[in-house]
Amino acid sequence: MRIREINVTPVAFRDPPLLNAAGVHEPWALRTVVEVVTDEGLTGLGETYGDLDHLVRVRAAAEALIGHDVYGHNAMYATVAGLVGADVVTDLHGLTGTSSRAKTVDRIFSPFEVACLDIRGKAVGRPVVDLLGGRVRDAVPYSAYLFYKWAGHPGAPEDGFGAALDPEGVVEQARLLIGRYGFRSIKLKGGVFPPEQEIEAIRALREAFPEHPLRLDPNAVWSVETSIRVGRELDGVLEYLEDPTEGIEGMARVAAEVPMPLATNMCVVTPEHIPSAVRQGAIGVLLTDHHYWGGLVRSAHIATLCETFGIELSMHSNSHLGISLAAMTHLAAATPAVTHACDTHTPWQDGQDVVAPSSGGKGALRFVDGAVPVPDGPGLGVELDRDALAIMNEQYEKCGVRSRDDTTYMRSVDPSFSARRPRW
Ligand code: GKR
Ligand code: MG
Repeated sequence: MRIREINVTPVAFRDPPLLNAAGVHEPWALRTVVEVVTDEGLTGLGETYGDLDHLVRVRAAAEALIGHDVYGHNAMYATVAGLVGADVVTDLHGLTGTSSRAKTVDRIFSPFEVACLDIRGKAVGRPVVDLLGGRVRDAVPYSAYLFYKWAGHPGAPEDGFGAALDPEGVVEQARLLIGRYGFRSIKLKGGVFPPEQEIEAIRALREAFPEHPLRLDPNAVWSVETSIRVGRELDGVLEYLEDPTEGIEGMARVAAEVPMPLATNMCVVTPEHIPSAVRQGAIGVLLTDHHYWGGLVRSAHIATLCETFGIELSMHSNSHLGISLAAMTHLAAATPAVTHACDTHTPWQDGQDVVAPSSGGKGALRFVDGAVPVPDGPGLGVELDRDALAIMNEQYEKCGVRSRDDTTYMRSVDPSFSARRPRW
């Protein structure tokens, strides 16, 4: 079965002013939807980043992959690698670690691999989870992903989520997300306020939710010394501490001194980082992400490798839509080593999606007690909503955002803001 056509569509959807170490989310988040069509008329979906430098290369890869066999992932990967050459695509926000050639190839290849798995599942009438080895769980638990945030974008009306700028606001936000989705673990995006304030927020969450595992992720904005101090202060409170400081060496120094495991989606972001992270004992948990780990099959291989070295697995997320949520859910459902609730930005989409709701009106993807039941339909089990795609593409054309740039947006509000690391 060969690829006859690939449609690449950039989309934009509304995003609340979520604060992080790099600045603040702009009013529009970008993604790219990839639709692969075969000579037999089957279609498959993939979703990836929307930043222009990435989009240009995804478009070039789409052209180069025409004629490929949908089962020939190695050949497709080689074609993408050849196309990328020595090129390195970087992110402006820097929240997913350093960029490299290997990561660039993996990022570009990923949506095509997912779309081909969707097609292969449809061809045999089986869900993608079955192509990845079969389910080890029927539903994938996700965490309530809390952000400090403003009540609304500057100059715009307040959004429906409210402000969260202190421990009370953070607890309120947790109540809202847990009330709506039933999440059973909680992650707070930190790196926004001095660590003492974020420790206070974590303590307030612990009091309000005594049973929920808690994580804190300041995106490497602390020094080694600060990280050790915070880690020790939060002894017995955190399930894991995510990327307190920059780099494998710094993380290893912190890991040796704090009681809880360290997790990362910043210092180990390509296979070439694994040997030195293992040698130095830098991490206890890897937040895998098929969007930059080369798709679902490669991510599953990395998961097995991690298991060998006693590294546990969770899943990282950026702002995303339902195709990504479906792909993440199939992968996590087929990966025994994913033992921590995965991250998702889904609540912040507030119902906007390119995925069509299913006939029951509940959507192919829904949260039950904080977990997404694995879609049963063939392939990814989700359908493209073409009207929604057209609207979101029009939003992309009009919104003016072409690359995610949290820092410049923050500086337009607070010119003194600096995204330097470490900051505390
Ligand atoms: O959406 O602001 C955000 C997050 O900070 C995201 O960009 C990070 O990559 O969620 C991510 C993380 O866990 O570091
Ligand atoms: Mg993180």
